[in-house]
Amino acid sequence: MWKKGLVALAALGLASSVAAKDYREQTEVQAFIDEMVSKHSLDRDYVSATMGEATYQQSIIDAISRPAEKRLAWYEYRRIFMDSKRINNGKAFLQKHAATFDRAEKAFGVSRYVVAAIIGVETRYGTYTGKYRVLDALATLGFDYEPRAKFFRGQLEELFLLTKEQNFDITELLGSYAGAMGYGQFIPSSYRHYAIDFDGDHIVDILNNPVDAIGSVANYLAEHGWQRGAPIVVPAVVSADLDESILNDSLTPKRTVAELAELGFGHEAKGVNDDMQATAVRLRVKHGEEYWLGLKNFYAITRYNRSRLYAMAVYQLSRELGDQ
Ligand SMILES: [Ca+2]
Repeated sequence: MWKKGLVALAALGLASSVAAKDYREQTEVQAFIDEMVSKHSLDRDYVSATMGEATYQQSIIDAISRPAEKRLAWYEYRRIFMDSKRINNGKAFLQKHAATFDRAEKAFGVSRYVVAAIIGVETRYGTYTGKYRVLDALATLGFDYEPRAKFFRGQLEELFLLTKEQNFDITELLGSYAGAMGYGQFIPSSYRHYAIDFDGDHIVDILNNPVDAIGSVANYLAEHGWQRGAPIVVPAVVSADLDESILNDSLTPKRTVAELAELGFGHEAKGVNDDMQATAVRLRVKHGEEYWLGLKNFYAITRYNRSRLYAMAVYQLSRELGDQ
């Protein structure tokens, strides 16, 4: 209800007093505080004081309402990530951390070029990791963005646990408008479950430590089904009798390569076998369409960001960074 009040008060020039609203006055926030205390034995005064510091940010609501993956066609989206600066900086990043990439490839089987490409797409190799307080982002989306409130309240819960486990100051962590942190932009639940200490200092730091960040992104992909040495995505060859209902019907590879070929969606790539699981991808280019056969490693990249545009950008940037 207070949003209506915000509009009215903004018109009267009183928006600043509303912007400073105290989240603790919301019934749902009180319930959240109770849950953190009863479920995780967190200190009530600490949780309450923290929620008292959380600040609503309208720009976060604006940002989540228009994600690039939904607004842009492939050829527009691609341009954002395939610039020469991002490619050159990626090569430098690979070179600087060559020993770490060696270890990560051995340990997890994930191509160094894909790991570097993800970090390049996410944060330009750790140089743009986000300017929002993660606490503000998750409170704003958890309590003032109904479509995904449940998810982001869950992430706020994970943030309380993460900061306790890692001894971080919850009010100081910065990230994206969606609460993603560090080189690889892990949301709190991913941080807790997939981030690792890869340099052996007993701290899991993907915010400031590129070694932990590289190991963590490789571990994330390995945990989401990455197959060592297997293809990611290959150009498809489409026949006249193509069954168009299969195009972009699922990120999950639920048909075999042979089944897709029967439906008019074939390929001529080496290293792709008939019994592999795959999905039929259609992308809009400036003058027409492109067709790609996405394999299990393509799917693994979509576990990072559930978008075929995202996965294709990562794949193509990885190819620019080096041979697979
Ligand atoms: Ca570490």
